[in-house]
Amino acid sequence: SKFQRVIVKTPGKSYVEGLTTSDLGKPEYEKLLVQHEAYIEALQKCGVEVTLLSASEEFPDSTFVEDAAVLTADFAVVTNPGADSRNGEIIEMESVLKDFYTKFHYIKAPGTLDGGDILQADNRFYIGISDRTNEEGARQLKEILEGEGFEATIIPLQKFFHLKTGIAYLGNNKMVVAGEFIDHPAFDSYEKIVIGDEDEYSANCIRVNDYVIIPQGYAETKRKINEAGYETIELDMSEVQKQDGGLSCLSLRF
Ligand code: CIR
Repeated sequence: SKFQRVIVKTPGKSYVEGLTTSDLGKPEYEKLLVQHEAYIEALQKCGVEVTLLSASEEFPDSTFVEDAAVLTADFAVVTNPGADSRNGEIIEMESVLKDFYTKFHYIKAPGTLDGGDILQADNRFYIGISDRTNEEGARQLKEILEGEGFEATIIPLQKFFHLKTGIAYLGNNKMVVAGEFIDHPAFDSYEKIVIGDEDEYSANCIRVNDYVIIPQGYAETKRKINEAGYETIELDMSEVQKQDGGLSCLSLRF
């Protein structure tokens, strides 16, 4: 099944004051805007229709739209983001999603959940427990998904920030894995594309229809994904990485 649409959101100037654990320095806003535009163009090349939301200065991290929702073909789950400064992002996202969905589910306090902790692989979802997604949030999502006929596996994270920081599903039973997921038994049934520690950032890549979008500067990752049979698009992600973000975080794909 192909993705038809994506939601993205222009970063505001406040982006540079957003949350981060990285020591890569302060992002350059103008450079970020160029990278964000290139991201949108890459998605258009993948054949999706882009809904672009305008910047919200009051939410510095809101360009990371992936965290506010979990989407399937038939229904939307509005999350309850685990960082206080980000929680209000769901208000705009829910109203935007009303244009595309009639069926909604919600993660409710005391459950917290960030979309970055959720990975779909065909009929199964993996739900990471992280600093942002707690056990109760994971349990609620599992119940919602099972009620909708999906399978769901909860994965407590050891080191990764979000689940999808270290894993991506390419389709055709192929799973890109890094760090703690390389030998994780939950992913043993997949054909693994193993990413070395020095290339770990590139494990957060996205398959969008006929392409896999990967961060620029990871020749080994590009080679492995091309060998697996996919065409790649490379994007400079430097200013996104500085705020702990990756390729998946910048869009909701459905
Ligand atoms: C945050 O700390 O929430 C943002 N600076 C980065 C969020 C990245 N989102 C994601 O991995 N899905």
